[in-house]
Amino acid sequence: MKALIIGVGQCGTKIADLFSLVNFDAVAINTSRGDLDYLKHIPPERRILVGEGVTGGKGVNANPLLGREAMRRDLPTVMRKIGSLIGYEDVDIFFLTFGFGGGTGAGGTPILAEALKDEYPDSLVVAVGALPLREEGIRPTINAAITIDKLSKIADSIIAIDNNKLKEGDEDISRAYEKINYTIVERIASLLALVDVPGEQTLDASDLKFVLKAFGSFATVGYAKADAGKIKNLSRLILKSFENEGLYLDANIESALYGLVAIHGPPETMKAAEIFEALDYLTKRIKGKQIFRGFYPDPREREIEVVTLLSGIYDSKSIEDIVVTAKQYAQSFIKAREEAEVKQKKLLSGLPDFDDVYPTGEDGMSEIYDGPFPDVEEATKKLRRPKDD
Ligand SMILES: Nc1nc2c(ncn2[C@@H]2O[C@H](COP(=O)(O)OP(=O)(O)OP(=O)(O)O)[C@@H](O)[C@H]2O)c(=O)[nH]1
Ligand SMILES: [Mg+2]
Repeated sequence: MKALIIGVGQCGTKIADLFSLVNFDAVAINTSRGDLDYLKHIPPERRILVGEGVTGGKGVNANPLLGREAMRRDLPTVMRKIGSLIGYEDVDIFFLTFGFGGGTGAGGTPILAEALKDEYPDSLVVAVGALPLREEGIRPTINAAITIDKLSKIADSIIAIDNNKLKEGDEDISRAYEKINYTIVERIASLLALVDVPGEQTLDASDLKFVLKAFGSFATVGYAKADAGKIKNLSRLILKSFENEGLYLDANIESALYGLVAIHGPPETMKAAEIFEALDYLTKRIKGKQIFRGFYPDPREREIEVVTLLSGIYDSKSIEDIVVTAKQYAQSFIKAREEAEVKQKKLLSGLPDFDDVYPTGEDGMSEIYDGPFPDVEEATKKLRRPKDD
């Protein structure tokens, strides 16, 4: 399976950089030259600075409208670069990584997604975005709501990662982000690594594409891991990967259309009865009643790992909180503006234009300058040279 990871903005390029570390093909796009320079693993020729004419290479300061404009202006360069990287190969899925709350990623990702869908109609475009922390305030929430709206009309699926769910305790923010990014990459990379691996019951690119082709709805990746020596019942571990604390997103899994489960571990732990017990239960629970499955017995492994993908989700508290908060803010903003307009009108009504307070015309001027008016015509005549006449 061929996947291309494209990071947009700071959050997105940091995540793409980690994908590059684990040998995925990755590209970084940003409006900030400094942030591009800061990356460690994506080679310099795969880093693209956009919108320099708009931002001077300094980012867009959480303004998605500018992020959109920056991507739009340099879209031909970006598409050319992507085209030259792909060559004649078919890309199964473009994964676009970004932060929903900023400007470059939130504004630029939908523009790029649309261009990729136009140019590569057989490839999937999957947006992988981090939702802002509640502590960040209203602006990132609004940016996220705008971008959710745009991407849901363009992308095949949106894998939304709720930073609030993955942040633990009160650790400092950059450390928290680092850990979250690592978790995102670990899960998605494990899943992708298990696609198209030869074996008895495995997953192929078409299974993954089927699950992710979900008309711009949300998807989430679940994960559970245990020491093979300690596992009592694999069924329990599989169920755990579907539980809310194992998922990236607060979501009602019953609203999911499709599921996909990949299990990787030592052969003696993979007991068919335990696996089917869990999968039958989950198949009944999700709306679409379809779960794709792949089993990967590996005698060298000492841990058992379950990666789960749920797609077609439309019922998610993480998303709803953002959209509802942004809507409420928009309504109260419009109301406050209307109130201010009414108040201003009321305050200013009855105020004359005071034209009569200030002098106008010749009479008026004479009140200020009380000498004789100069004869301008006469004065200019004197100044003219003879040949002008
Ligand atoms: N998971 C995760 N989220 C991040 C990270 N950095 C920023 N974010 C989130 O992403 C949002 C900010 O996005 P950035 O990527 O910093 O912004 P940008 O796209 O570079 O846009 P501008 O800086 O406005 O030009 C914030 O709301 C954060 O919640 C990160 O490393 N990991
Ligand atoms: Mg930035």
